[in-house]
Amino acid sequence: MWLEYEPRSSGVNCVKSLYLSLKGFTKEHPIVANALTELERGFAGMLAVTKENIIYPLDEAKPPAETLALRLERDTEISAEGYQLTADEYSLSLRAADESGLLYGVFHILRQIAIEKPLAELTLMSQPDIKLRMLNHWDNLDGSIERGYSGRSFFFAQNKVLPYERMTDYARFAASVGINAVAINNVNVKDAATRLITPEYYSEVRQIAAIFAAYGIRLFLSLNFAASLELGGPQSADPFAEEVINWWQKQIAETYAAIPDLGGFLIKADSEGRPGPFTYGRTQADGANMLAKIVAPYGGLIIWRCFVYNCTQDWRDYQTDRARAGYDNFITTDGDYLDNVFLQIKNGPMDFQIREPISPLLGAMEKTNQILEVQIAQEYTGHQIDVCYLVPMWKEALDFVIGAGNDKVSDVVSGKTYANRGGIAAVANTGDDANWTGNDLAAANFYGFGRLSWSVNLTAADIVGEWIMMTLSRDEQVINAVSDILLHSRLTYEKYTTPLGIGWMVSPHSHYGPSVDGYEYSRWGTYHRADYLAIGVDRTSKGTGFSTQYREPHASIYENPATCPEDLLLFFHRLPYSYLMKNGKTLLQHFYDCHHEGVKEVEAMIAGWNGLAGQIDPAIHTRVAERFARQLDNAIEWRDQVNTYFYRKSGIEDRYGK
Ligand code: GCW
Repeated sequence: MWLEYEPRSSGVNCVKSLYLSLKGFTKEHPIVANALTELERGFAGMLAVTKENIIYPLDEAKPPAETLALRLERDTEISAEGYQLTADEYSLSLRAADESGLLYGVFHILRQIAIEKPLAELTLMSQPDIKLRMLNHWDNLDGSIERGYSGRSFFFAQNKVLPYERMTDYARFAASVGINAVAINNVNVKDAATRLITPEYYSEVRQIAAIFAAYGIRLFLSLNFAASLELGGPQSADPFAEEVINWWQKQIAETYAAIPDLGGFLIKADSEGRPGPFTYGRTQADGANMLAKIVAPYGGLIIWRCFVYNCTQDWRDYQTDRARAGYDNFITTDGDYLDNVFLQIKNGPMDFQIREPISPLLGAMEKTNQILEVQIAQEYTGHQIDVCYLVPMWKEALDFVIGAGNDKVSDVVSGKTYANRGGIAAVANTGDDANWTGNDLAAANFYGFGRLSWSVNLTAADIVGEWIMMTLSRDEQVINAVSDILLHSRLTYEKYTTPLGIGWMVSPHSHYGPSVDGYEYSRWGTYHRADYLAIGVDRTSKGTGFSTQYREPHASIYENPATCPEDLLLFFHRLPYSYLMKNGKTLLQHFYDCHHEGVKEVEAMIAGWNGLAGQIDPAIHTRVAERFARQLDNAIEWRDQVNTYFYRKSGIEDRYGK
């Protein structure tokens, strides 16, 4: 990842020894111990300051030349997890109120060295914009990963917990970008995973919790809402049934006694076949509160996902609109949740497509804690074969102004609006592949998620530049070329797959590669409804009414094709192929052209990457080049299948005869 600590030019930071002092913290605290080890590693690797040249405690006399005096000090005035750095010519002070803040500050110093910037510039105060910064792993206990594209799980195999080394490395790099909560098992909790809360796994789960805690990360488990039925308890999961409540009380008490550090539980209920309160005629709030009340005495949180929709729709049914489901299922429950319940809402109303509007549920519930959920794993965005840098998409979600006021989604999830609490969560893209993320460039998404969650105002370009400098090179040509590739990659992917917000058209199940009608006659509610004249679903007030779920001015803007942002045109509207776009082209010609441009852009990315041969680690260069070759095949397949499909359907020639 980005913690390899290869030698850095000593020009900017010519430090030969390090004087370290620690005040108000103890070396023995696990987080402090990890912070100090990290300093040792970083200084040894990047600046060749070996362990013998690190001296504690700091001798108050002025240290000799080329020595950095680093003072680590507790300061209770600083906010939780935050830190303050003050630099002068030969000394640096890092102050924090808590151990996590100290660790984050240490990573900041190491980042500064890694990107070859002077330590003397480090005078700043930093605190996280979003308090809960979480990763969700969709790892199954058999070792498979749902929507995983980087090998197998490094948490589980064959229903056992794996050795801890890799989890420790993982905790290190997750903490280095500010992650402070991790759920390790798939939200689809089945089979052995249901038993993670039982004695069968206590000692291992406790160990993972301890490894994470030593990096300031709280462990969460995904929970099976119907666990009582599977673990020999009552044959019901009705949240109002006394026997069910009693069973959970006993179960949770036992789990917390064994794993006191547990942050809480993540729950996918009433969704895609998972059990939930609807089965018993109860609301989502009834289900969430039953568990929340039980975990509250232990300081636990209940993170409840809002991905609740009818996945057994009849494609002939034009009334039901999956896009509406999240809002319809939850909006009436605003104000019903206990304080330790957080609703976790996907960025878009459908499901992690390359372009969707921001979910209207985000920010709509004024009395409820909300977490924005995004997907780092590239399920619909190229499986980490295709390059698709997602930070710009997440920024769009965070920057979205939810209504006529100035409140953005980032204000809601950072708890600035409505005086509620919030967070951000992402489905992780890591596995046991040696490089962690399959495509080396996909690591930029992990890095970017963490950095953006800490500082929502960082730009995608800033974050990408940092990542390149930390991993590939400090050479300006490399930085520019790789930035160019990453920053345009999402638009490119969109062009050769499903532009204008139409989405889907993917191969069923795998979700890689084109299949225009793959889900058209299925139960999943993801239809494009193309015929020989027109394409799209009318989601305006005249259609399914989805656009009316937005606050103004969005509702009116989306309602009308003339004002609807063009990249969302086919999300909101059903339009004839002859519809005239702002660029003067017909909708269909635009669609054809996008696909050709997309492929051309992939070719350009490849040329850009090839130009870097010899300038970056050859192993990385070769691995990424191999992925690019597969991306080009994929892009060509998308272009040709989609364009042929619409040519056949409409009978309308491409203007250029392609
Ligand atoms: O889109 C779907 C994915 C499922 C996933 C689900 C979810 C974990 O295809 O694999 O299940 O989203 O978010 O719950």
